[in-house]
Parts: sequence; C-alpha cells; structure tokens
Amino acid sequence: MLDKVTDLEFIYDRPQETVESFKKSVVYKLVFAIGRSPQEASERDWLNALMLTIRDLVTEGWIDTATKFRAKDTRRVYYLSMEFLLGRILSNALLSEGIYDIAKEALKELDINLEDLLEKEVDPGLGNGGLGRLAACFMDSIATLSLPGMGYGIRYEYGMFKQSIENGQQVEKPDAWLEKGAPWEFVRPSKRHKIRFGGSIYFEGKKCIWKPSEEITALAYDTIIPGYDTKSASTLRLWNAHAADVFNLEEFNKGDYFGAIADRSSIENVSRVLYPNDSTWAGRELRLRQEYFLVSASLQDIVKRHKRTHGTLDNLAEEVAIHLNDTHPALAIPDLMCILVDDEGFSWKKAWEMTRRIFSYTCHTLMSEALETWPVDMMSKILPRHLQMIFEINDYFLEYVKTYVTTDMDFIRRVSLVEEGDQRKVRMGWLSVVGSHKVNGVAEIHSQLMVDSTFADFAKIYPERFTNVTNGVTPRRWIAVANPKLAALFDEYIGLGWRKDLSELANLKEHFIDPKLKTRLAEIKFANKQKLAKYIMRKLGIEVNPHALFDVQIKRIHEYKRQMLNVLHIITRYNHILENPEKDWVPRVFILAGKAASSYYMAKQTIRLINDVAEIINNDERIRGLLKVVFIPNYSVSLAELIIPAADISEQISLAGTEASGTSNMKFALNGALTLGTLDGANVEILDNVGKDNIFIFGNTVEQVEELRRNGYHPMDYYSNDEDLRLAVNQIVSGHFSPKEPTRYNPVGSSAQAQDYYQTLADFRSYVDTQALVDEKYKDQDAWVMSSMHNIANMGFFSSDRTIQEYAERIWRIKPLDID
Ligand code: CRA
Repeated sequence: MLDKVTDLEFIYDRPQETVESFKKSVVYKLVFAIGRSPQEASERDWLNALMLTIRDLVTEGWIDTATKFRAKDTRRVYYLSMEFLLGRILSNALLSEGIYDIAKEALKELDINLEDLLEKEVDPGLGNGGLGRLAACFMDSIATLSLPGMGYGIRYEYGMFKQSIENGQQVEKPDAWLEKGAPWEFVRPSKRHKIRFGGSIYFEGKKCIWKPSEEITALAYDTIIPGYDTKSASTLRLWNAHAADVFNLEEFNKGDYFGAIADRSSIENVSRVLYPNDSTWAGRELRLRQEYFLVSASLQDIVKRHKRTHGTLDNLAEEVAIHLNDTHPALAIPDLMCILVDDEGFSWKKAWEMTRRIFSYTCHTLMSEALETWPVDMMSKILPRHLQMIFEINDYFLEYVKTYVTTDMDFIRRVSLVEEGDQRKVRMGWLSVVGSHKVNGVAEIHSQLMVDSTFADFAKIYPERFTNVTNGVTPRRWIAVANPKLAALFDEYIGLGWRKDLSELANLKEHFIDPKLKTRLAEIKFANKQKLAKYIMRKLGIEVNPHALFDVQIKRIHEYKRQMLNVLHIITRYNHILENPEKDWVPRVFILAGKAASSYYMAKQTIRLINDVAEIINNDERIRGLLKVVFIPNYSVSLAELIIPAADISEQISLAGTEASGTSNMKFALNGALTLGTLDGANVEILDNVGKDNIFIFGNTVEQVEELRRNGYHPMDYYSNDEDLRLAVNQIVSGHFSPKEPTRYNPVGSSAQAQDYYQTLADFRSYVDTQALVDEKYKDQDAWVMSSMHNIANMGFFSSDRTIQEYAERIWRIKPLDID
C-alpha cells in the first residue's frame, strides 16, 4: 500500500475544480472539520471552512515541492528572520491557485459574499514594518520562482500590538491573533528541538564543554507559502516555545503594555511577544533569548535534515546557504561553530571556513540606535559557550587583521568584535560581517553609505564582501490582490505575464497614446479613493472628498521619517488657505497612519499632534472642506492594501541618508501614485526609473546633510528666516492646536528649535515649494495621469522576484527546480 501512495496522484488525481465541486468541498469542511451545519454556521465558521478548503489545494503542490527538492537533493537557502509580516493569507492563496472566481461563485450560491469573508481573516502581524514585510515578499518570490528555500521565524503568540486612538493618543492593545484559530498552520509534533540556556562552561584539554542550566522545547508550526501560477510552494517554519502563563490584564491596564506581556523571568516567555521596535534595538535579556531560540531551533533543524540525506556534515557548505535578515539572528554564526566543533568534532579552522561560506547577511539600517551590541555580562550568563566562541572568533579575526591589514591599534580596537569600556559589549554587526561571505545593503545609496560609514573599516579588510541588492515587493500582493481592477486592466492591455515578470509593465508604453487607457486608469484610481473614503467615514466619521488629492504618509512613526515635516506643511497650508481663501486651492486630504513604539515618547507625541491638528482643521468651517487631515488607526498590511491603491501622492520624506530603502515607496509608485520624496533610500532608484518629470524630489542631499552636520547645524536660522515656518512652529508650541493644554507641545517645539537632529527645518522651504508644484500638476489632470502611467510602466525593476533572483545568483548560488 505504502508503495502505491508515494505517488501522490493517488489521492489528488481529481478533476479541475468547478463551482459545484468547490461548493461541496467547502460544505464538507464546514461539517467535518469545523463541526457546524450550514444552517448554524457563523461567518467565521464559513471563513475557516473556506480557508481549509484552499489549504488542501495548496498542500498538494507543497508536498510535491518538498518531495522533489528532497529527491533532487539541491542546494538550499534558509532565510532566518525575527519577523515575517505575512498579512492575510486567503486572498493571496485564492489568487495563486487561480480559483478566485470559482470560489466567489460557489459562495454566492451559498448566499455568502466572498469579499466580506476575506475582510474577516485576521492579519497576522508578526513583524514591525519594512523588514518583516520584505521577508514576506521574499517568501512569495522564492515560492513563485520555485527556488529551494525555506523561512525560519518565531511564532509569537502576540504580534505587533493593535493601536487605537483615544483622545488623540495612541493606546496599545495586545494582538492575540491565534485566538480566532490559525487554520493555515500545520503543527509538527515531531519537529521539536531542545533549546538550552545558562549554566557554565569548562575545558577538558582543549575541548570546551557547556553545562546549561535551563532547557526549553521549540515546536515547529509550518505555514505554506504558495507560489503564483505554479504548483511550487515554500515553507515558513515558525517556532513556538511551550508557554503556560496567561496575559496579565491588570498590569496591562496600568499602562505597562510590554511589562504586562513579557517582563517576567519565565523562560516560557520566549515566543510570547514581538518586540514592537522598528529600527531601534531593545537590549533586553528576553530579546537575546528570543534571538537564540530562533537560531538554535533552526540550526538544529537544518543540520538534522542535512544529516538525514547525507549522513555527514562534510558537505554542508556545498549544500546549504543561510541568510541573516539583519543582525537579529547573528548568533547563528557562533552556534554553527559550536555544532561543528563541539558536537561534530571538526577542527576549528575547517569549521570556520565552512561557516563563512554558509552565511550571508543583509544590513537594513545605519541608524546607530539599531546596531545590536550585547553586554558581555548578559551573554556570559545566558550563552556562556557562545560567548567563548565569539572570543575565539575575535582572536582569530584580529590575528588576521594584524598579519595582513594593519597593526594600527586604533583600527584594531575599532574592528574588534568586543567593544571595550566600562561595560564590555559584543558587536553583532561586526560579528555578522566577519562570519559571512557576502554582506549587502538594500538600495544603492544605502549600500554605498554602508561601506563609507558603518562598515568602512571592514570594507578595507574585505572589499569583495560588500554588495548591493535593491529591495523589491511582490506584484501578486501589491497589485493583483490589493488593486484587482488595475490588475485586470494590465491583463487586458499587456496580458498576464507581468504577474511573473514585472518588467513587462513597460509594454504598457505602447498604449500610452490610447486615450481609453488614461480614462480607465483615472476611473480605477477614483473608485479606489471612493472605497477608502467610505472606510474613513465608517471608522472615523470623517467625510472626505474623493475628488480631492489624496496625499498619503503611512509607515512607522519615527523622527527620521519626519512625519513632523508633513505636519508643518499641513499647518502652513491651513494658514495660507485662511489668509487667501479665494485662491483656486486644490482640495487635499492628508492621510497618515502608523504605529509608534510603545516606549518612544517623541513618536507618540507626533501621533497626538497629528490628531490635534486634524481636530482643529477638520472642524474649521472657514476651510470649506479644502483641507482634511485623517489619521487612520492600526496600520497593518491589510490597511496598506486598502490605502495604497487610493493614493495620489506618496510621501517619502525621510532625511537623506536615513531610510535604508523603504518599500512602500515602491508599492505606491506601482499603483500609480507620484512620489514626493527626498534623495534617500530607493527613492533615488525610483527617480532613475520613472524620470524626473514624473516624481517630486526636494530637500538636501546626503552630502548637504553631512556638510550641515560638520559645520554646525542651526535650526534657529531657518526658523528666524522663514515666516511660514516660524508661524507653524509657534502655533504648535503656543498650544494653538491643543487649546485645553497649551503647553502640551513645548518639548516637541523646543527640540525642533534647539536640536532638530533630522534637519526638518532645513528641508521645510524646499518641501513647501515642491508641494506647490504638486498642486499645479494636479490641476492638469491629463499631465497627472500621464505621469502616473509613466510611474507604473517604469517600476518593473522593483519586483521582489528580481531581488530574489539577484540573491539566488550572486549570494546564495541556488537554482530553481522544475516543479510543474
Ligand atoms: N525599518 C529600513 O529602515 C527598509 C527595510 C527593509 C528597515 C527600511 O528602509 O526598507 O528595513 N530597517 O530593508 C530595519 O528594520 C533593522 O532595520 C525597516 O524596516
């Protein structure tokens, strides 16, 4: 019998799904998997039944892919990331399987609206922002390109907190995303590994022995990542620690969001909650434990799988590539060394040679506050053997530097993996560079700055190691799922090929002369704006005019992203309209969304200010609806899918040199919004692709920013010399927008005047002037839509398929397999 079922055709040799057969499948799941009759089923029951039905379809290709990869024994990549921000899965899976229309029809016959069901799916928020969402886009591309790759992460019980706005302020609530059931995952009871912490080490001769004091089990949960229009599927394996405690509501209500969930010493906390910090680093012991938990479970899994097929680790470096998504999983480097040297008996040198061939590392930020450094004391308590191994790696590395590079003690001190001082610290960025064969930045400008600044010393030691791979986004989610009307328009004009080869969007150019294309594009944008306007009305009770220009900034709230610059312009515009009400103003709706880290005071104040400003402006009748400000709470992947297709202007206004790449900038431009941005991150490459007439660039360049820093930056000079700016700042500081508490924004104002680290005031004038050009262009709708088309047609480069192909060829050296 077993022989017969090795060929899976045995079970799923079934005819193409029809409306009738699909209906039966869903009802079958409802009854036999959910345990409900169609008469008593709730919407959620139907949703779960539908998800299980689709999961079956996807599973087929998934098992096939795994079998084929095993049979071919190909070199594989493992993508280690502390975050995977998948967003909703169902709509994407329906699309991948090409079954959307059948499902819609089948459910209709059961009196159920598919779109309503899709909205009900929880949005697993297992990431902070760009880095986590990038990992999700990468998984989609790996699956679609049939590449032998797998993701490893943590199955946090609480993802990114839910944000609500109360009295204008951010309030955080736990995101217990698992409560409603997680029908996508397969629990793998046999895939469990022991993760050890603490204790002590001793030597037997040269051999180092670790006697850990704690042990915890990591259990695997697999989520299928279906490829688009292929049977191929990939696996995201998330590790869960056995946890016992329940969430402490009392502490939570006292306002200590984080403490309530996580601040307990119990080791079972390890997979409880995602640290809600974006581009900042939380030097807490629990975070160190989380990082090691991911690393240790994943490496044991990888090694076990390899040994099962090869019986040895001798050829591990030929068959396995492991990628570090930022420094968060960098402990994998010493961990693999420990496995090879301590458990497998490899010589230290041989082990190190293999380790360096196996690892590669992406650096996602140059912000100094994001660079992880773990106190030696903390590490020696939690991972004594790994610390010892890091010391050994450091000795070996510094010896190399002294022999082949320089004996300059200052240089050596700078590149040492251990920072000396009152509190000695391990530098995880340095460790990642030293232990990898390739290190990449995420956009041209960022990769250049990386070798000029943060890693300048290392670029001297290992010049061939550094490279750039510009980020990308998956067109499946960010066009086909998020903007189905636009996708259908592309299909009609240029065929379906763009879905798998985004450079085909360039074929739209032949049709630019067709006036119908322009009209259709404008109609689609308008329909998307109406949809968003409805949402805003329903959620916030604010009426916005879909004919107005939708000006959108949605991303984490961070000083470097300069939401303050946006606010200063909004206030200035408000003042100008009041001064000059008769001018032919272009009506605008400013839409902002984003979460602030729970402990980030300035970011939280920014949210509050946006809401205070909105309150005053939206209720000022003199404005006659020419200006609206909307802060949409609880930004998430699914909200991005609603907002991005409705945007006219995409605000990408970080200080030049601070945003490594940005990825929403790509999503917006692909959906026809025009970018208003600085020469920062991937904006620079978007400019190169879409052309200067189709983008609004403003502000200082990286060189100018650095020059200002060198020569002493004086924000007060800008304040004194610019009347609009002075008025806007004064209004904020004097309580014009917080009449009940006039001193509310004193700290924000005085920090802007005294320090203004991100040079907001320096870019203010250029920003406001460029905003005027935006108005002018919008008045000429023909020119606007033309630019919008130029954006879409020239964005082919920014597909994550292209990004992943570059990784596969230049960094991981893996090849696709023919699954179909
Ligand atoms: N915050 C960068 O800041 C970049 C993404 C993905 C970030 C973004 O500019 O687009 O990574 N960096 O590469 C980061 O998380 C730890 O660093 C981000 O998401």
